[in-house]
Amino acid sequence: MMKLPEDFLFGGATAAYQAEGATQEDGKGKVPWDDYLKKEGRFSPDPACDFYHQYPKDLELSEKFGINAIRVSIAWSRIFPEGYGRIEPRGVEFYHKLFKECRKHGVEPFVTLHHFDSPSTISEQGDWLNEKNIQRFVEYAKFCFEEYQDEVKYWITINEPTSMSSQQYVTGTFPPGEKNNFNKCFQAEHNMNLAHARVVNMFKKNGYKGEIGVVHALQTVYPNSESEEDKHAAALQDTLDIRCYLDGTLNGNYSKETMSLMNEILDSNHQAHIKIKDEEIKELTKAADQMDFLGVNYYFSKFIKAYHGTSEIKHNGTGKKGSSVSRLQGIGEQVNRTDIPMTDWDWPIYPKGMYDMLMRIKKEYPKNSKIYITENGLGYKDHFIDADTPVDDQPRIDYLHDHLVSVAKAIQAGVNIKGYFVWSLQDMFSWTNGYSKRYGLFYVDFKTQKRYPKKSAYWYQKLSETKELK
Ligand code: BGP
Repeated sequence: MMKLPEDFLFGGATAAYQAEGATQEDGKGKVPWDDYLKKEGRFSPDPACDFYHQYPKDLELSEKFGINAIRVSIAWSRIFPEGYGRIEPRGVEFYHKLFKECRKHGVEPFVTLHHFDSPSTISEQGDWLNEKNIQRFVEYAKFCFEEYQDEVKYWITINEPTSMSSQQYVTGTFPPGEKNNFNKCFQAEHNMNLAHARVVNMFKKNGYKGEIGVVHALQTVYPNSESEEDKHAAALQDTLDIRCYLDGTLNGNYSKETMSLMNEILDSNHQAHIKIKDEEIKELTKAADQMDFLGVNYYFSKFIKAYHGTSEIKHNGTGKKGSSVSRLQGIGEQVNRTDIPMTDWDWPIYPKGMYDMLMRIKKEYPKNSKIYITENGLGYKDHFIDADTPVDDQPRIDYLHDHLVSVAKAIQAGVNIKGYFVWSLQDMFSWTNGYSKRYGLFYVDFKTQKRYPKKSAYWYQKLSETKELK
């Protein structure tokens, strides 16, 4: 039997665009997703799980089920509908009400400033590729720090910059849907590192109360065999997925090896190297020295083999097992392994990858002192029977259990992990998979917006009470 620490936080995670719904309400400004999803015509971000109106219910349930922390994000375009300039008081007020409700229920809010939802004006002006937008992000962050300083202690600058940049410009699964533009992808990566750093440096300079960190998607990338070719392909994939972000935000500089692997990817794709100024590295270093915590999102690992063709991507956004393809020019091919369990969306279930990642951060990024697991969970086709029968989501319980064992082992091995957030608190909308890929501890009937605790909610409640993992 393993035990998690007494002061460990048991959280649930959400994100504004995936949970709130109400995308047209109270003067909210547009985001690129609004038109992108309409054009795709597969699913709508409304009503999501109507968190905009149902949050008191969700926080009541959180308290009842021993969930003492929640990840929420602020929708930038609720506060600044155009991204800068005019402020929308109804948006400002909504988050006051939300944070007060969290406090009322003893649920600690961890607040993300940017979770994939730049306002449309910002995105039309080049999103993270435009330096002006970095300044606008800093101004928006400053507004939030001042406005909510009595209500929020934990701030997160950006959620998963890697998912944002690679899906915007390489796989084309996020708006604007560009493919194979590694130059834009790496430039956006660097610019997001910089935006994060400027916000951290401003937070510390102005002496705001509380703590600040960043959240990264950290899948472990393994070579599919011991061959040198596969090992090199894995190193290239690792560079695209995480190394630039870890170097940029945890070390505050890109190692020679990282730069050389990044440039190799750009050269193989006949694309220009990115622009990095010396002063910017100084800003990154200063932020890395001052950042309070790292948020780790972990869902799966990747197994990569060498690949010498042109890029080919097929996204499994329907839950049809085995339908995904990922072969990237100048990088490698993702192998769908048959010896490792996979979700219906082709995500390998590999808890050891989480342990390996936590140990890698400890070893390779010693400046980082504290970690929260800010997302981990299983996308599953839950089956609702009736209100009196909790949804039987045993595979989710097994998934959460096995990953929490990895967390407990990493703590034993000296990694300072202070809490864990299940993705997700309640069922909600998934960016590229819609409503059938459910993650919640609470089942949501999207028609009535009623919530029903799943078997996993009861399991999590017990864990939060006893801290014991079998
Ligand atoms: C992370 C995001 C979340 C959430 C989760 C599950 O990358 O931070 O916003 O969506 O993944 O992903 P998906 O909904 O694609 O299954």
